[in-house]
Amino acid sequence: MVSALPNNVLVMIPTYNERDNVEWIVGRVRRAQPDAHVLVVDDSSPDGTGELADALAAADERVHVLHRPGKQGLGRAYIEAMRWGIARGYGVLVELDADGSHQPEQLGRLLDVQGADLVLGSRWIPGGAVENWPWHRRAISRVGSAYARTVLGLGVRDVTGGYRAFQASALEKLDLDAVHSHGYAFQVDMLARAVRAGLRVVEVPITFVERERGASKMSIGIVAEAMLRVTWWAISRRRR
Ligand SMILES: Nc1nc2c(ncn2[C@@H]2O[C@H](COP(=O)(O)OP(=O)(O)OP(=O)(O)O)[C@@H](O)[C@H]2O)c(=O)[nH]1
Ligand SMILES: [Mg+2]
Repeated sequence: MVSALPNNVLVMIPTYNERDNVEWIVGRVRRAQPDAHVLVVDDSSPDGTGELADALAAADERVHVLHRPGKQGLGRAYIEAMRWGIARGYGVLVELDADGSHQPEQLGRLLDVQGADLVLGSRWIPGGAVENWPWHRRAISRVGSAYARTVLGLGVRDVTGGYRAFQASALEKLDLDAVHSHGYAFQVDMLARAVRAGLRVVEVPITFVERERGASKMSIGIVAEAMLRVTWWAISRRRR
């Protein structure tokens, strides 16, 4: 992203019970992009992730922590992190999971794209890949992406991916107060808003690696939320 100075990048990492991952992932980001700042957004994880993140922040001025009062979903955590980053003047805001699925060593691929408002790390374009996913996870992701892409007219292969870099200036054009979705639906929601706002969206290939430690927060409820919301948005779009 041409307008972003390296020290102008904020990598947002939402955490819920990621005690075994938080130090590892923050360290990988700091090594891969030494000038970037990191913001851990913890929803009062009972396993003490927030306290571990505080210790990292105390030892490193480029690491920051936001504590939220309870588990309110990925979407709420990211919206608060985005507001925090915009208020402090960061130029690029990056979404990255704590579980190692998004490799910080590949962040340069997203940041190197010139002239985009939103860069998506994509599993489902040539060069993209998924490691260690059983067939049913691949199927859910591919079918879900194909469905949302088609009914919402998005023109993007990886609709639910959560490895993304937003220009802060582009995020400011979106009405973040109006975003109420949580899990995968949040990623579809933000992408659809970006496309409708005429933002320039570019996909770059990434290799997504299934988490090795800690428990997934993916649930049938999160998949159902995404399917229902996408269907509702598609109906509303037709009516308009
Ligand atoms: N702050 C916050 N973080 C969350 C919440 N739910 C999930 N996360 C974090 O969001 C990231 C993605 O969640 P995962 O559990 O890995 O879910 P997923 O990547 O969709 O599913 P898997 O592929 O099975 O891991 C992880 O860093 C989680 O700790 C939440 O309610 N609040
Ligand atoms: Mg994950």
